[in-house]
Amino acid sequence: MRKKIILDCDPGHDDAIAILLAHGNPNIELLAITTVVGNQTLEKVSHNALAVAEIAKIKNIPIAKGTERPLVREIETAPAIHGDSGLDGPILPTPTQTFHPSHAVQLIIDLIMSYPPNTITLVPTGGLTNIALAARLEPKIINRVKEVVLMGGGYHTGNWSAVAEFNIKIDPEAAHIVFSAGWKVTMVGLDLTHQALATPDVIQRIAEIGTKPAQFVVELLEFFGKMYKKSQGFDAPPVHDPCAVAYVIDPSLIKTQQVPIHIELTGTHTLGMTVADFRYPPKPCNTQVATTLNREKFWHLVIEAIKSLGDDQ
Ligand code: PIR
Ligand code: CA
Repeated sequence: MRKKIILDCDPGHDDAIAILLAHGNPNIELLAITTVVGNQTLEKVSHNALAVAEIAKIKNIPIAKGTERPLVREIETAPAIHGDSGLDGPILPTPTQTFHPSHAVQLIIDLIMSYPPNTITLVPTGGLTNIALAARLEPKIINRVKEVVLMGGGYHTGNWSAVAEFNIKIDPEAAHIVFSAGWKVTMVGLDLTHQALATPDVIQRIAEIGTKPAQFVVELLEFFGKMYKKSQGFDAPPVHDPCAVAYVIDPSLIKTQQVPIHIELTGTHTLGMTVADFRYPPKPCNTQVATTLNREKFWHLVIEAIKSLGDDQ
């Protein structure tokens, strides 16, 4: 049985690779791609989602635009990492697909309510605005979703402040709603994704695939790597978002630990921090953090997925 997911994203270099992994992996059934403001404006990231769908030859999968600003805070984007388009680097193909007529929040609700309970996993890889709104608009989805596996947060470092990660920090109120809703949440945070570095040997292996989608990924990673070097001093860029998809595909790839997580909403220096409570004795909770990645298996999954997308020249 393929695992049904809805990928809620803000493409974004690593979001783009998450889309390719989800579509290219035989164990995933991608029910929809939904977009949310984040790495760039809603218009830009939504256009990018269509462009990536073109590369991946995604057809008959709804792509719906979502929320154009965070619940409470002003819009914050990340051009220093993702460029002016949100997906700078490769030349993007002109989309042939159009957006699904529903708002992303409505599409998420409709899909969850139309499938049997416990079948759909939500995979958010951007800010949590759409997911929070969906939970508020139709609270019945909370018990019907199988689990939420999100890229965001971190328990030992931040990237948008000393202690806060971008996806949580740009809409902390939405994150609070999602983390406290009661559904199972797996936080694939920076602790984990900083283990998924696209080192030169990885980029080389992808280049050797020799197809158009592979070349696209190489160009994404080269741009992402340059920006990560310049703005954060990394020698190789962390490929965050595919880690969440990889966990859904094969949970044995990633070690987790069950801990309560609270989102900081008022701190002077800690706004958007994911406060994870590792103290003994363990407390019953619905949240867990990803701790350790099996790198080799992870890259194997990504590479096989890219291969399966084939070539169209
Ligand atoms: C990555 C992101 C935002 C800012 C930086 N510096 C790096 C995006 C990625 O798309 C990922 O989902 C998450 N936010 C990592 O913080
Ligand atoms: Ca993202």
